[in-house]
Parts: sequence; structure tokens; C-alpha cells
Amino acid sequence: NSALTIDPQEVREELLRKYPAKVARKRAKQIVVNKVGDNEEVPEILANSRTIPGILTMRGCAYAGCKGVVLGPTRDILQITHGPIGCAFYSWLTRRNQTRPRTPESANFMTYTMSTDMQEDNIIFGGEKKLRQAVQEAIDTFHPKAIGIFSTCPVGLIGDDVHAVARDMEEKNPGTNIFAFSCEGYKGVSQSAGHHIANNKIFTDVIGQLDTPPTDKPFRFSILGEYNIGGDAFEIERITEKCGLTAHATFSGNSEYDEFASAHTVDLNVVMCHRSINYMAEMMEKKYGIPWFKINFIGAEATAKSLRKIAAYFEDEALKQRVEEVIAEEMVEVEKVRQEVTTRCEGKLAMLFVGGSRAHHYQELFREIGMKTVSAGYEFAHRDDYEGRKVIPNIVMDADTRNIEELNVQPDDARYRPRREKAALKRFEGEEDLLFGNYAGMMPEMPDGTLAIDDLNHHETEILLEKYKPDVFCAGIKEKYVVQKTGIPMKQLHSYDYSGPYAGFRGAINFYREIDRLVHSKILSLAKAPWQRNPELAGSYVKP
Ligand code: CFN
Ligand code: HCA
Repeated sequence: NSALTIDPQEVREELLRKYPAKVARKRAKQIVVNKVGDNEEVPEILANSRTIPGILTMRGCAYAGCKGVVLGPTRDILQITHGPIGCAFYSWLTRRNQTRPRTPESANFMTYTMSTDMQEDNIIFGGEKKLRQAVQEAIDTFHPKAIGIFSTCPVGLIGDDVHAVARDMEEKNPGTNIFAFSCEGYKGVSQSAGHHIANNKIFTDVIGQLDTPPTDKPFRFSILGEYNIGGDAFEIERITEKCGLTAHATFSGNSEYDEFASAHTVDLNVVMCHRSINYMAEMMEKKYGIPWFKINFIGAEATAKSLRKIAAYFEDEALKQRVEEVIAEEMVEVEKVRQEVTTRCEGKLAMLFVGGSRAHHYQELFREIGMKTVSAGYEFAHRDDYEGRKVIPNIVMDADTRNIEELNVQPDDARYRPRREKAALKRFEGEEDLLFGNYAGMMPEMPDGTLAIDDLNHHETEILLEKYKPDVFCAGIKEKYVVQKTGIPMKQLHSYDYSGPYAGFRGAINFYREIDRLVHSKILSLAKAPWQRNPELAGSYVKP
């Protein structure tokens, strides 16, 4: 493919060319030509840094990260957005989290959007009274086990004390767990701050509230950072169940309150999306002695590897054997489709710019059908998600790793010391992979000469498309139509373009087939926009 002869340094210079000097200096640190050393060391990339005003970023806000991402997919925590109505409406089921009740009685509040709908009066004279009323009305109508209150920007600006309201209302309504999130949209530099705020509150106010797990089945573990987009968690549950594993809680796809409240009773946490939930994994390890490691169920090979890793952790021969049987059985169909699709897709080029983990994980699926990722980046991930384990010694610089100290999380040795000791022992005896697998990142797995770009913007997207002419560009709804108008196929990796699942074995098959159809569809390149046929309709920007 001719695109592979393109000099990435030249593209990098082109991406920076139009910027004023100061902007160019900053973006230069966020656009990196990858080079992987013998020890997996990669160049440093600037990440988790404020977007320069004026740049059309693809990022979202802290409220989106807290309410939409981490808490959104849980069905029976009643969620009230405290703020003007827009934030509640636009964060209502747009993320395609699917849910299925555990029992016919289990509540589902996801089909509602609830908000205090603050008006001018509340902004000027304070909104706490209205919030109290909203909480009481919600309790009287729905009798929920738990209520989460989510602050939007104006709440922080006028200083409503949402935590005091939560405490008061909980006292007045014993039996309902009420907690509030100070997740005003402007906090931090992206969704990432909202993930952190959500993790901390769920850890302090929900985890550990219920000591009886719903089952005494063996090999109980939780999956952290899996949100059941397009039914991914359903497929993962199908596979783990078939293997004889017991997935206790998924944080937070297809989840229920009681599963969070008793999540301290499991023996292992595995982390799917590290960016959004690593805080929880670390706090649970510190307090309850639950070990964790990263897994990845995106990609058939990655799924097999993750299952083997979990089985190895439990050290049970029959389990290991069952896992091998399941992998062998599932891989028959996967291989058939994979080989057929590879004959048509081999050598084609992909670009991935998504959130904080998918731009990495989905490279696996493309690799399996012979496609190459020439450029990738996250919207809001941090350096460790890019650079992998080598960055760990430096990561203390990152404010987000300070949360254990902030919350003063202490080991609960009275109850969990034996588990902690056993887990620590396993870590030292464990395979390299168990120990170091925690630190895998995107760049060590990408070939030399590929471009890693943090917080990509529209201007740079247009240049990348023109220079590389990739066969598929993967991102979100904000990018979708800009890309398609250039004639290049576009795949949404947030909402899956309303398809899925893509996780696990059946998900891999779905993905191979869809990508095959998409990269071979000519329809977008044949369509001509009116200004391409009539140049007089084209606008141009003239400097004032
Ligand atoms: S489901 Fe996850 S996998 S949680 Fe995160 S970093 Fe978002 S909502 Mo969009 S698709 Fe995306 Fe990741 Fe983790 Fe989703 S790549 S941006 S905040 N994300
Ligand atoms: C968010 C949610 C989002 C947006 C998706 C998109 C999601 O960031 O607030 O831009 O297409 O996955 O729904 O990431």
C-alpha cells in the first residue's frame, strides 16, 4: 500500500504547520512518531493536558465521565442530575449500554431521565431546596435502594452543598443509600476527571455495604471497566459462564446496586478499561486485598489469552482444562470467518481515535484480519495508557494517582489479611504476564513509524485523511460525517454504529464481517457533495 511509504515525520510537520508557535510547541509533544526499544520503551507523549481554546477537540466533560460513563449503565441506582435540563437530556441513554434484569422484580431506572431542571430562580437563590424536593419525590414514587445526585456546572458555581443534601435526605429516609458526585463538567480537562470522581464515591459509599454475595459458586471475580456497549458484557458473561467462572459484578455494564455493594467479597478483579476504573481496582486491592490485573476481551486471541490468565490465577486444573475446551470450540467458527475475511482485508489501513482504551484494544481485531493501524490516539487517556509499564516510575506526577492518599484508604487487615497475603504470594510466584500484564500500553504494541496522537482535532483529522487515505477511520459521532464526506468509510467505536457486540468470540466474528463490508463499500466515494459538482457553492475562509 502506497500509504506505507509516507514519511511520518513529514506528516507530523504538516499537522503542526498551520499552528501559531505556542500552540505548535504544545501539540508537538502530543503528536509522536512511535519507536519501540528492546525493553518496550517508547517515546514520551504529552497526555491528560488541557485542550487549547479554539481547537475543535473531540473531548467531553467531567459530568459525562461520571454520570454518563461510570454510573450510566447501572440499572437500579436512581440518578438525579442537579442542574438545568440539557445535561440530563443529552446524557440519557446515548451511550448504548444494554441491560437485562437479574430477577423480574429488579428495578430499572435507565429508561427515565431525572433532573432538578434548575431555573433562573434556583441559580440566583440556590438550588438545594429543589434538590431535596426532587429526592423526596423520587423516593416516594420509586422506593429505590440507592440514589446518586450528579452536579452540573452551575451547581459548583453557585455553591449548592449536594453532599449535605444527600446526608440529610438519607437520615430522613432510612434504608435508601443517597450519595452525591461533585462532577461539574468543568472539573479536570476531560471525561477522565469524572471517572475518578465516580470511582471514589462508589468506593466510599457503596462497596462493602453488603456482606452476603448472591451466590456461593466457585471462581468468583468482578470485571471492572466493561460497560456493556452493544451487549459486549452479555457475550463476556456467556463465555465466562461456559468456562465455569462466576462473574460477580461488572463495573458497570448490566449491573445492579447489590453487586457493587458486595463486590468486596470476590477473590479477583480483572480490569478491561483501565482508564476509567483503575482507581477502584487499586483502592479495592489496598483495602480488601483483592488482586487485579488487566485483561482484554476485544479480539478473539485477546479473549483466549484473558481467559487463560484468569484460569491461571485460580490455579485449578479442571478449570484450566475447561477453558482450553471452550477456546478450542469457539475458535472453530472464528477461524473460518477470520480466514475468509483476511483474504479480502489483508494490508488495508485503519486509524483509531477513541476515548481512553478502545483505540488500543481494537487494534487487536484489525490485526487478526491482517489490517494495519497507521495512526491511533486517545481523547483523554493518560501517559500510562499510551506508554505502558515503562512509565510507572514517572507516574507519581499524575494527580489522578493520588486518590488513595486523598481518601486515606487503609488496609482492612482484621478481615482481609489472609486474602492479601495469599494474593501477594501469587504475585511473586506468578508468571511474568500476571505481574507485568498490568502495565501494557498502546504504543509498545504499535510498530515503529506509526503516529500516536493525543486529543486529535478536526483540523488534524482532515490532514491525516488526505495524506494516508486510510481504508477505515474509527472514532465517534462528532467525527462521523466529516470523515464520510471525504469518501472514506467511518466506523464508530463508541456506539458501534448501533450494532455489536464486538467483544469475545462472537463479537470478533461480528466485527470481521462488518469491517469487511465497510472497507469494500464504494458508496461514499461515489457520492458527490453539491459543492464538488458546483464549485461556486464552496465557501472559503478569508482572513479579516
Ligand atoms: S465505553 Fe469506555 S472503554 S469507559 Fe471510556 S475509556 Fe468513553 S464512553 Mo465513548 S466508547 Fe470510549 Fe473507553 Fe473506557 Fe466508552 S474508548 S469514549 S469514557 N469509553
Ligand atoms: C462521552 C460518551 C461517548 C460519546 C461518543 C461519541 C460514548 O464521551 O460522553 O462521541 O460518539 O461512547 O457514548 O464517548
